[in-house]
Amino acid sequence: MRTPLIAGNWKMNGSAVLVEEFGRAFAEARLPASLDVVVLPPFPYLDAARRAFEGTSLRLGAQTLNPLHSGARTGEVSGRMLKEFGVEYALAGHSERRQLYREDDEAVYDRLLAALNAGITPILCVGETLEERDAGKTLEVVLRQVGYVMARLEPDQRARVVIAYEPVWAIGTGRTATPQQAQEVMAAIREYQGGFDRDLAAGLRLLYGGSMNAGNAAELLAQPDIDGGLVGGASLKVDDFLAICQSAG
Ligand code: G2H
Repeated sequence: MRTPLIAGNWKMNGSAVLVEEFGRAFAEARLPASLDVVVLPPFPYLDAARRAFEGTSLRLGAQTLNPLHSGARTGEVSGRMLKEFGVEYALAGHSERRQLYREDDEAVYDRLLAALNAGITPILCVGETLEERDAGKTLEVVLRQVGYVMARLEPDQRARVVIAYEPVWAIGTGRTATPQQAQEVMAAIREYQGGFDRDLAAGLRLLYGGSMNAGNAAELLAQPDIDGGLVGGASLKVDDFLAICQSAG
């Protein structure tokens, strides 16, 4: 009942050439019938990606957005602008934004709400650090991050949110959470959402992120509460990304 979703977060990587390569590869790719695939390139490539991905199954995403519509916010981009370029998904709360740009739960909520208000599907990223996991605080941290945002939304807004569980210690490190570790946390997120609304929890799309690759994707995606992946490094190689998409069928 939940359509799988594979999202490729290019971070500050990629090129105009890579955009074209993805467009060509996905125009010919045979993908599972029920699958959403999103690529999140850096802002300057959005327009080229929109053209290159036309007629393919690839949808466009943004890695962040500013909470405001417009104004004196040098260097920032609003949801309204992203929407104009065909963006359908946006990340909020990626751990790199939380850590390097000091975005706290409130800043994450503001961005996620801006995405919803612009008609963009937000992907709320949550996850614990290694210290927090070692201290036995994984669920406390993750459910706080989820709860801070979800408790402030209206029911119809909650139903539009996708959540990505990305243990910080697994991001870009090559150290993937075991399928069991990921499943345990993601089941807890779904159960927590069930406290708001059981139907909403049953329909909530949960992605795993953190060194997902062509070799480990199938096993992760086979877990009952994992509905897709947020892929970083492996989304920069078209063959690897295609293989991950194919294993989501
Ligand atoms: C986690 C992930 C994508 P990677 O940040 O968001 O990156 O797959 O490189 O760990």
